[in-house]
Parts: sequence; structure tokens; C-alpha cells
Amino acid sequence: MIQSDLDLFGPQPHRLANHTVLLPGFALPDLEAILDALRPVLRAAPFRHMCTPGGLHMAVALTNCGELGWVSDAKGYRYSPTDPVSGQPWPALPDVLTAFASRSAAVAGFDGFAPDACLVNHYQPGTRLTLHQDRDERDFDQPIVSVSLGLPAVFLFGGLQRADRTQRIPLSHGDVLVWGGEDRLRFHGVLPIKPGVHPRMGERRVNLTFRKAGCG
Ligand code: MD3
Ligand code: FE
Repeated sequence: MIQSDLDLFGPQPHRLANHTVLLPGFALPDLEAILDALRPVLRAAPFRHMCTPGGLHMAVALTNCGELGWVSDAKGYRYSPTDPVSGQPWPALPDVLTAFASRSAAVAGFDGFAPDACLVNHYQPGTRLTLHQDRDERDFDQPIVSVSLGLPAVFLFGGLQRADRTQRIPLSHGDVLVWGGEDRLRFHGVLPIKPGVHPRMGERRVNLTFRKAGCG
């Protein structure tokens, strides 16, 4: 088969590590449905800058939907069933988003993924996310699905030790990244977002991460 034939089927999945798969542009066909589902979530639980346990304001603004939402305050990082701003439960995870995350995970080789949490991160130009591990979830056997929207980003893909060397992976509007298994606890981060205006999303990058944060 010649290379131009492959292009007819769109960009192919790209394995970054044993259990990490990049699906370039996988969210693009569902983009408007995803944004429609997100709109009422953002109305009920607007983006906010949370405080770190160290007392600093996070550069990334965030919100959540689903049974559990990731929160940070003086007491630490954890998942909470309620939004600390409203005192109400987080907005439900829209079916469109649950189905999309599950389908993404399946395409990447993780069958039966049923997220109970969707963390929505909002980056402005200059915002970065320092190297960290995601370890506030209960079951590290479950994968995480991440959807990048808006301005492009370079993410840092590290190893299981903070000091391990990092790969730089460009992420574009519509890209979906799925990782699990032995890659679940890799250190990772996002370099400062370059200034720009995305034609659909404006002067921002929005990242959705779908997780199974609770038990059962
Ligand atoms: C995890 N978000 O919210 S997701 C986070 O783009 C977070 O907003 C980033 O890290 C964001 O906790 C990155 C993509 C990602 C990429 C590679 C990873 C997460 C990863 C490798 C190992 C573990
Ligand atoms: Fe993370």
C-alpha cells in the first residue's frame, strides 16, 4: 500500500509507550457534541483557580463533572463528590462524554472503561503544569483518557521517577491520549502554552481528563 492511501483513513494511532496511545484528531468528529455537553457543566461549575496545599494559586483553572471531582486546597489534593464553591454535587458526567471516553479507551486497547470523574483544565497562554504523577485515584489499573482542545501544547512525558528524562510530545486540538497499565504512574506535565488564538476555542487550551477515581 502506498503512503497516500493511508491518509484516506486519517492519522493513525501512535504508541508512545507500552500502555500509552495517542489518537491524533480522534475528538474532531465529535467536537461540537463535546462542546455542547460541556456548556451546561461550565455554567453550573465555572472554571476557578484552586489553592495548592502550599498556599499558592494554581496557574491552571479547573472544574469537574461526574460523581467525583478533583480538588486542591490547604488540606491537600483529593477527590470530592461536591464542588467547594457551590457546596453542591458536581454536575453529572454527560452521557456523550462518558461514551466518548469509553470509546477512546477501547480504541487504545482498554475495554470496559467507565469513568466517574472528568477533570476539565483551562490554560491561558503562558500557563504551564509542572511535572507530577496522578495518584489520587483509588485504582491505578484503570486507564486515563485525555482530550486536548484549543491552543496546541507540548506535554512532557516522563518516567516513573521524577528525575527520569522526559520526552516532549506535541498535542493539538482534537488529540486524544490514553494511558494505563505500567504507564499510569509516569511523571508528566505541560510546557507553558504559547500565545495564540485558536479559531474555534479562542485564546485558551482546554483539557478533559476522564478517570475512574472511586471504587467499584
Ligand atoms: C499521565 N493534565 O490534570 S493530561 C492532570 O494536559 C494533567 O491538562 C494535563 O496532567 C493536561 O493531571 C496532561 C495528558 C497526560 C499525558 C501523559 C501522561 C497525562 C499523563 C503520562 C503519564 C501519566
Ligand atoms: Fe496529571
